[in-house]
Amino acid sequence: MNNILVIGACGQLGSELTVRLRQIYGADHVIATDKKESLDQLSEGPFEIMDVLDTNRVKEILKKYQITEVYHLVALLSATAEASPRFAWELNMNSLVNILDLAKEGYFKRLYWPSSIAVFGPNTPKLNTPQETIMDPNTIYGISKLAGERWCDYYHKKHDVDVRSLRYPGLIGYKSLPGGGTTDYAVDIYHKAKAKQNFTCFLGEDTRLPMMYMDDAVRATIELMDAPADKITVRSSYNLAAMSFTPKEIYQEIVKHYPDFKTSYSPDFRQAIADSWAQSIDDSVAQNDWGWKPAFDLSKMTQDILTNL
Ligand code: AKB
Repeated sequence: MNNILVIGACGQLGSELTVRLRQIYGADHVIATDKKESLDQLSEGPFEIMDVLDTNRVKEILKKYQITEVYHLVALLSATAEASPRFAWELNMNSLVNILDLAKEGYFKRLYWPSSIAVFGPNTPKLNTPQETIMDPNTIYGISKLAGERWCDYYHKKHDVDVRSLRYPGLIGYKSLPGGGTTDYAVDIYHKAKAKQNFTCFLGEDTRLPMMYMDDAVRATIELMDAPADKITVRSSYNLAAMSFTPKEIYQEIVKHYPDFKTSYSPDFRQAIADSWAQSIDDSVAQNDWGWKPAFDLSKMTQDILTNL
């Protein structure tokens, strides 16, 4: 039986992934951890306060629950990381390398670590960005994700660590709020529409970015972790895609449901970050290796969010 540790369980992805893992493996087999207090939706199973940079505490939890699989989700995202580059580097990088070392030392068997479209940069082909391509990220978050991918690949090749990773597009969910990302406008806009308030977007109306509904992101993560090891040909991180849209296009979709909804545009420093990223992603390697297929497009996601929010 798998005993799973989720590090960063109170975050945007962690909170939804933990709930899904508990449905699959049983609440007692999925240990949620975070630096901050737990959330209501995590109250079904074990929760421990844990700072991922405190290696002794991480070891203690790994031993206490006889953990076999770790989802290490902690990171400072793109916009926040620009405000504290040194801390972002320390958190994003040291935490990963510490966890990779624990995997190498045999504390657990399999590791999941998220990468991002932020690994791409101004010289990356913007349309249908291939799995293997120019990567010249110019944000500290992107630099840390690209370096992290190389560490993962290195630990797999050199130490046979079973580490798996996805380059997430912007993740959109309604159950939890994101913090500090460049794609987060696409979450906020639904909350404003539902609250019958006007929305001011921090990106220009034609800024196209790859995005994914949280249901698809959670399913992709679990499908990757469930795939037989011999199907995993990429140990840095897989390109992953579902949809791409602009702020204007998401507005046009929401306005079909809320005809009085109004949006204006006031681009800030996040515009330059968005402009440096890819606009659409070729995820054919993930499709071929472990059968990835998204279920949600912009219209289906909008319908689902506005019904349930
Ligand atoms: C961000 O905007 O920083 C994240 C990401 C694309 O990784 N959502």
